[in-house]
Amino acid sequence: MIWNKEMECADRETMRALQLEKLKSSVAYEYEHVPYYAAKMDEVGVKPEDIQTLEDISFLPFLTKEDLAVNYPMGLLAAPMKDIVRIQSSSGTTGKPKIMGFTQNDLDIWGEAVARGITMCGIGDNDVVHVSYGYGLFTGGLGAHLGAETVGATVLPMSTGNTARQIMFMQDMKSDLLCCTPSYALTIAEAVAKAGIKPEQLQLRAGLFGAEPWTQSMRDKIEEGLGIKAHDIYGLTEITGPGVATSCEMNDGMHIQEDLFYPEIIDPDTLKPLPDGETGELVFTTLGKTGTPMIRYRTRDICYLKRGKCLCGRTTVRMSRVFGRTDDMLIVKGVNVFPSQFETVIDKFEELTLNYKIIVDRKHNSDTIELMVELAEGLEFDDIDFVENLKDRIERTLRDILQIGCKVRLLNSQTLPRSEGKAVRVEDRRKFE
Ligand code: DLL
Repeated sequence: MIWNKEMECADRETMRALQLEKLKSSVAYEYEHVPYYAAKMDEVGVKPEDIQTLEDISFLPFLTKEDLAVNYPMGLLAAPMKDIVRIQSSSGTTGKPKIMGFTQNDLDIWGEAVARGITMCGIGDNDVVHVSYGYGLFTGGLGAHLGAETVGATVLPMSTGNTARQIMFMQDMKSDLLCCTPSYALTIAEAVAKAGIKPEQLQLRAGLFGAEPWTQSMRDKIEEGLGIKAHDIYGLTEITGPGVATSCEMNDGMHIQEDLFYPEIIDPDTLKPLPDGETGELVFTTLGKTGTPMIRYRTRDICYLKRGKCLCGRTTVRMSRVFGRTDDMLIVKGVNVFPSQFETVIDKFEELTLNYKIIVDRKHNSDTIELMVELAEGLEFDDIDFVENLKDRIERTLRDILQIGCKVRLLNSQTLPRSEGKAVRVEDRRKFE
């Protein structure tokens, strides 16, 4: 099942020719309609007509989160307000919210992108799409909703929370596709098991999970707990929201909708483009958006690109899963630490669940880092020897991977709060001193 064969299965030459044509017009449009970006281009002496090949994109200046902050709320808007039919926003980790304006043309592009992703899940107009991403300024709920409507499916606009009601609707309305964050999917799977419901009693066939990084072992747990095939969906508000890329049934990277969003990978230090297969920062240029188009927007997400025809038949370039964000990195005792490294360690211990929290603090002028993690259901907490031995083994493994000492605090299962949206894994108390 392929939504748009012409675009998703195009040969490389056709795709490149289309991208170049769209890139030229997008740069000309931006230059004409966004004075801030035109000034940036003038500063480096590049004119729209200098873009003659796809590689010439590297002449163009980047846009960053900081550029959005400077232009808050809508300084990068390229269309008159009368043409803006929707505002979406994301808070980001620091500073001002990022506010993006969508024209009807932009909503059509977004709907097309998400529809392609939903189709990759084997879902069509006979199916019920259960949307448990949050609705509102966050793009998850309304983005999945728009894609499901574009496919012609029946949409259940559940939004997040009230997990018991989610499960009741899932059973009674025979939901086929669940859309939510992977951490909320785990929460739902846990509640399904607790309610004594077997996965085969649900009609669910697939899940479309994204908005936060997740691992293969989280995928395995969700697939087993809900009896579904899990798909990864990637996107960001600045570029459109969910649907920029989605994984197909082969689970071998996410197909980027590259006729709509042009990807590059750069070295975040030198800002030079990196070849396929090398890990670096993902950069996107929107091809055809008119509300808040973006040229060479630095996502801060770390991944690599992979070209070549997929076994599913699609030829679009694929991105690996996101390993983390350049701004996710914690510096603890001078050492760079990524939250995903903790998940890699937790994955190795079947005595643990994937519910964890990292606490960074500063005591007596020295940084401390502690991992709070839950024991798997049914494990005896009062077996002191077992708990101490497990704690030692986790601490040793963490030291090997992180190169710094980290305290581990084991908790009873069901102690940490469950996620309903994007999971918050890190609490850095050093900022509040
Ligand atoms: O999270 C859009 C979205 C909603 C994507 C629902 C998928 C599903 P923002 O709130 O602007 O938009 O956050 C974007 O989330 O730069 C990544 O760091 C992270 N992210 C999004 N999808 C994935 C994913 C939405 N599949 C930021 N894997 C991005 C890992 C993801 N990280």
